[in-house]
Amino acid sequence: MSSSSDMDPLFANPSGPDLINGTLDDDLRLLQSSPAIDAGNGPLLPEGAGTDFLNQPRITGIEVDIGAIEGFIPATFALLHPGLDPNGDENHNGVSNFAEYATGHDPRSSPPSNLGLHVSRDSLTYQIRENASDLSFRLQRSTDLKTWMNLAEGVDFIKSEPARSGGGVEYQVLELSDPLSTNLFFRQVLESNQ
Ligand SMILES: [Ca+2]
Ligand SMILES: [Ca+2]
Ligand SMILES: [Ca+2]
Repeated sequence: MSSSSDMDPLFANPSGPDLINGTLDDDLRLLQSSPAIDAGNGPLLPEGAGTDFLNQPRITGIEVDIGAIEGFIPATFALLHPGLDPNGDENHNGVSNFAEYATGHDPRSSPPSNLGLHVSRDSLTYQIRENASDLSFRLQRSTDLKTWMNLAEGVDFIKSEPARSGGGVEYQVLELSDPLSTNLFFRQVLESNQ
């Protein structure tokens, strides 16, 4: 049905609690950012295939998905990285597994140490995992690295362009309102809300 066969389809839990593929406890729902989403070919569906494996509509979004179940569920740390400790540091770079997950990186690889956060004279760029249901995220500023204030839209910044998204990650550029008034430091706070 498609040629993307060597990519990880990102099933929610392909082997299930019994750790065996192909048994009834498998969870073959797709995770958000799965390459299988909308990657099928509707016209090739058999006649009368109006529903998926769960008796839900066979085509949602812009195209049929590859696999038995249409649609996707939001990624969470536990679903994407089963067995990994969110507070651990699998790649020993001083950044927690959860912070790397939250910014759309793989905690087992070597993400950039700034996790995609860039500050220039008048703008701030960051990236964040899209629609993660277990993630609470805010940006903060400080003049002394002791007291931190949350950035407020319309006060500290405006969004001059909509976020770009790709592969389950959102990329946002913020235009800073008053960039030269003082020495400013920025940080992102990435917390699990589970
Ligand atoms: Ca199983
Ligand atoms: Ca679809
Ligand atoms: Ca790390």
